[in-house]
Parts: sequence; structure tokens; C-alpha cells
Amino acid sequence: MYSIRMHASRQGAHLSGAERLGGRQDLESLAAALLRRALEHPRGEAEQIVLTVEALPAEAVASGRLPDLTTLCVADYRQGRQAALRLLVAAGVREVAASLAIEALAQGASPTGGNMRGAMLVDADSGERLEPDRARGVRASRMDLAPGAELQLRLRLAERGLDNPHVREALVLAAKVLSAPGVVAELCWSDDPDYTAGYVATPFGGYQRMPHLKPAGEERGGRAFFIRRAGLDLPALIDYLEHAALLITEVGRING
Ligand code: PML
Ligand code: MG
Ligand code: MG
Ligand code: MG
Repeated sequence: MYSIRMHASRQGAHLSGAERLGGRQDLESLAAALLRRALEHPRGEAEQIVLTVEALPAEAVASGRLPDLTTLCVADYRQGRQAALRLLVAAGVREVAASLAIEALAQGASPTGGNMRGAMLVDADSGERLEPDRARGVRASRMDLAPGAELQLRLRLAERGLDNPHVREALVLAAKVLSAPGVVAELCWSDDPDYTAGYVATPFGGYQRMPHLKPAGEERGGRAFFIRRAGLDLPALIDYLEHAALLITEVGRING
């Protein structure tokens, strides 16, 4: 199996990233699809596109399950952020930490006020930012759906009118993040100006999406991974999130 990853940027700033796992026979078509995606991104024209292909030994690929998906009805992004705050607190994130992370995503979480390529790592108790590189963040990486699971997921999502790449890829990323030791919750909203949805994912609540977590046209977005530090090996967690390969073979419930 191979990991294939795309990262597009302009003037050193992150534009888009995506990735897949696949067999050798899939690499050409996966590369073409990732390249097209980088070139057609709604956040603008890329100046630099990097494609990385890496062989993974079969025994290094773990298998996993997607979280169950539920959509919460919210009228606008303010209600969405209130709901997100409530879900994070229910999952064991202190309110101060949840509020700090929501505010950081709203303001642009990188030191220059732009989006990060990866996620913030947030101490679930204090709200302290723990990612070693504040501009880049920690990127959850090397995960994908096995072909059978992808087919099943697309059918289940289509029944609810939710079969789009944002939802599919976010579910897969959330599965990887929730499988990591010490992760209490994930918060995400899109950085694409034409996509306002986001979600809170937790080990017990699953993937709870809100159609609005930001106003339309807003480009600031990204992710926060909330972690409980007691007894946690932080470098090992970061290594797991960025490097451990996870192939999803089991789809969760799609509650709509
Ligand atoms: C992104 O594509 O930038 C993240 C989208 C997260 C929300 C996906 C959804 O459930 O609609
Ligand atoms: Mg993305
Ligand atoms: Mg695949
Ligand atoms: Mg995006």
C-alpha cells in the first residue's frame, strides 16, 4: 500500500491539502485527482503543489471504523458555535479551553492570523496550545477508506443528501483523531469560503455536524484537537497523528 499526499500553497501560505491510501495500480489516478483538486481549489490559484508518494509496509496499516454522524439543526453560525461549545464541554473539555479554541479559529489560528496547514493541539483543561510549530500545526495524516467502506459510506450519505468530499474526508480524519490516545474531542470548521459546516467529534458522541459554524464567504477555519495531558506522551501522540496509517473498513451510522 502507498500513502499519497498533496499540499498546495501560495506565497508560503497553506491553500489546500488532501491525501489517500491506495495500491500501486491506483497511484496514477489518485495523483491526477489530487493535482486537479489543488488546481481547482476555491481558495485560489496555487503557486506550489507538492505531491508525496510513500510506500507503507502492509503490517503498518491498521484498520478502523468511522464515528456515527448526526447533524444538529442550527439557524446560523452563532448558534452553531454555541452548540459546539456545549458539545465540547459535555465531552470533558473545560469551557475556557473550548472558548479559546473557538476564538482562535475565528481569528485565524496561525501567528499571522491565517489558517494553519494542520490542527491546533489544545490542552483540554487549560486551553494552552501545545503544537510545536504554531504556523503549521499538527496534521492528521495517512488515512483513507477501503474501497468497500467507501461505497457503503457514499450510499448511506447519499440517502441524507450528504455525499460530498468535505463530509467523507472529515469523517475519515475524525476517525483517525478519535483513535489516538489522549484525545478528548476534535473541533473543525471548513476553511473554504463556500462551505460553512463543521463538527465536534468525541469518542462517545461521535461526529456531530453543524451546517453553520462560520458566516458564508469567511475563509478562516481549521481544526483543534483537545487532549488530556495526564500521563500522555505528547511526541508519541503527534507521531501517531501524523504518521500511523489507518484504513477505514467499517462505516458508522449516518443519522442525517
Ligand atoms: C473541510 O472540508 O474543510 C472541513 C469540512 C468539515 C465539515 C464537513 C461536514 O460535515 O459537512
Ligand atoms: Mg482540507
Ligand atoms: Mg481508497
Ligand atoms: Mg479546505
